[in-house]
Amino acid sequence: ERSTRSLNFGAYHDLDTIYSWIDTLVADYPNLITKQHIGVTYENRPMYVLKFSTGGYNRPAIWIDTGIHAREWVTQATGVWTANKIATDYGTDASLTSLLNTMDIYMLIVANPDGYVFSHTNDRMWRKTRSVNPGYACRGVDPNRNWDAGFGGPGASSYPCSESYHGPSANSEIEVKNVVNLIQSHGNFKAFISVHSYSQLLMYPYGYVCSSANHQAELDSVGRAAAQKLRSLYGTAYQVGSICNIIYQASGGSIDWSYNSGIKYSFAFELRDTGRYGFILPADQIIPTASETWLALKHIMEYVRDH
Ligand code: ING
Ligand code: ZN
Repeated sequence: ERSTRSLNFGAYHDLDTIYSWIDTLVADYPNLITKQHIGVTYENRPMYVLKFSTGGYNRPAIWIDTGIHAREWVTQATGVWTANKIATDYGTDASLTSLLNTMDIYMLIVANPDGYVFSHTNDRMWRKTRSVNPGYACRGVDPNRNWDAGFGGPGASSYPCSESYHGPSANSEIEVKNVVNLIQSHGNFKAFISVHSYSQLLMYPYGYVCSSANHQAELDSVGRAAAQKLRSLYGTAYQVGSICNIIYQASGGSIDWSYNSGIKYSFAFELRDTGRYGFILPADQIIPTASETWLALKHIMEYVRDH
């Protein structure tokens, strides 16, 4: 696909197109956005984080990743739309502007680049990374079972051919390790938001156990208010709850790791839909999905700014 200066946000794009668009965005907003190379993938592709910052030093920050699972294409597309939204609304939207006057936002739009490429070239339903599993023909680890939080416990598979294979050890996937390194070396993240599809859920820890997190009541009320904002745009209904209670038990997930690392406001979204199209969401739903999700993201970010 040819690189374009202005991207069609209502279409799905391949990795090269997203990466070249990232460069045009950074070039267009040099005082707001920088691109950080956080490492390479198993197949040696670069991983890029966009940092939205108006200054200061190591300001309290919000993390947003999309596309940790390759086939969840509406999430990478929502990441692209959201990055553009932040860039264009800064300076005009009073609330976002005040947020960026005290905090930074980091976005990893393609959290699993190798898998994303494979989902375009070979298998539209690919979910995992593309690392080789010695002794097996099946490739890949589920990058949302590979974090150091209840690693290897219930809700993950030890079988390399499983879609939820946890990998040989926590952080074995370099794509996961690159994010862990950035979050730890930064040390000042206040929120960690990971975006999946599909099912229309807004979730908080835990996934590796079904007992309540210490901040369950607060996370639940923030999540409910965010889901209400999301619904106000087109009536899209979300359920809110802990991972284990509203989807299934799942160990080694990113938001359990971030929460246990001290990042209280750890949330995971499952975007549209509830199963009619599932992972193959029609492209005409990208902008509506991103637009409604933005209201929820903004609510969470404003809450974090004010608490
Ligand atoms: N769902 C997530 C999964 O990894 C999830 C649900 C989110 C589990 C956060 C644990 C933590 O299975 C999809 N669709 O991938
Ligand atoms: Zn997912």
